Amino acid sequence: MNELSGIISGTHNNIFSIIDLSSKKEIIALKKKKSDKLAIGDSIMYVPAEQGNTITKIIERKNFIPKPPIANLDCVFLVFSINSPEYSFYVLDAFLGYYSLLDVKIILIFNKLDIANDKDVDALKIYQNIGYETYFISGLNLSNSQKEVFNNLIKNKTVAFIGNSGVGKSSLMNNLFEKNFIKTNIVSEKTQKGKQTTSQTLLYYHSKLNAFIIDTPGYSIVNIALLKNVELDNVFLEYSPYLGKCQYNNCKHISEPNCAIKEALNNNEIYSSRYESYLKIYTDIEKNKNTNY
Ligand SMILES: Nc1nc2c(ncn2[C@@H]2O[C@H](COP(=O)(O)OP(=O)(O)O)[C@@H](O)[C@H]2O)c(=O)[nH]1
Ligand SMILES: [Mg+2]
Ligand SMILES: [Zn+2]
Repeated sequence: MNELSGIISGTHNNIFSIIDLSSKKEIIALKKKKSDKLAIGDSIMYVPAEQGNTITKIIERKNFIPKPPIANLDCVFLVFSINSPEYSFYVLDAFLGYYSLLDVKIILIFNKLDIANDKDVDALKIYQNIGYETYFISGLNLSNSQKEVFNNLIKNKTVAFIGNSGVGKSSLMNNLFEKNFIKTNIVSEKTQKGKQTTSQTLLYYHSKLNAFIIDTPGYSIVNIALLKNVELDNVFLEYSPYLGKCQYNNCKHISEPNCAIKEALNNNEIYSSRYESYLKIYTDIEKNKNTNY
């Protein structure tokens, strides 16, 4: 049996597109076992045949993110616009928390700098102060040095661009790579008559960068409470110097006495917007624990 390697690049019902790893051409395939669950980014083996290609094996995943379902990611570019649509600290913190729990490198992009005011830009600098790798850009007008920085982050990797619709993901990608890099995938051609909206997650191969690049539909919010075993203390990076210093070692930093996090908050060592997000997310998780699905 002549098995070849590929990466899942698109799915629609039970039809898949695959990028063949040696030719880098995109082909259509069906899966052999109905029960196999496949996601964009899955590394697979397939058997080519004139009457149809068949996916025969899924290689063990390095990691998996549930929303959108993507396997084997190295890095996510979380894209927010500073203006139009406006950002919200809570939405930002929910996204950051969600993806930081999934063990994937996060790059934070604040887009539409050209139409942003200084006050908003200053307010968002808290994220680079906390320690996130942060870029303020105008995706419509990237400088060559900015392109170089991004290309170096993407080279030889599998990366996804994630963010609400309208924040400028597609514009950024088409500017960063080449015009119309983000185009219709062959599965969507077959199933949607070539309609060009980012309604699905699609993976593209970039030959110069030897990278797999994933465009995703817009999400307005992600829900950390749906993830299992969330250690919220570790989601808020800036808590780390204070952890273990609260009076109670199971302190939730809500109303306990001698809480190191609350003290840091009162001393302006922790940003109040971040602590407010913490409270909201904590409440969501507690609510979720008491709900039986
Ligand atoms: N002013 C400004 N507008 C932008 C920028 N990037 C994207 N846009 C506009 O924002 C809208 C949404 O962009 P699009 O790339 O489709 O967003 P997506 O839904 O995240 O893929 C379009 O009208 C773009 O022209 C930017 O850097 N500055
Ligand atoms: Mg788009
Ligand atoms: Zn505490």
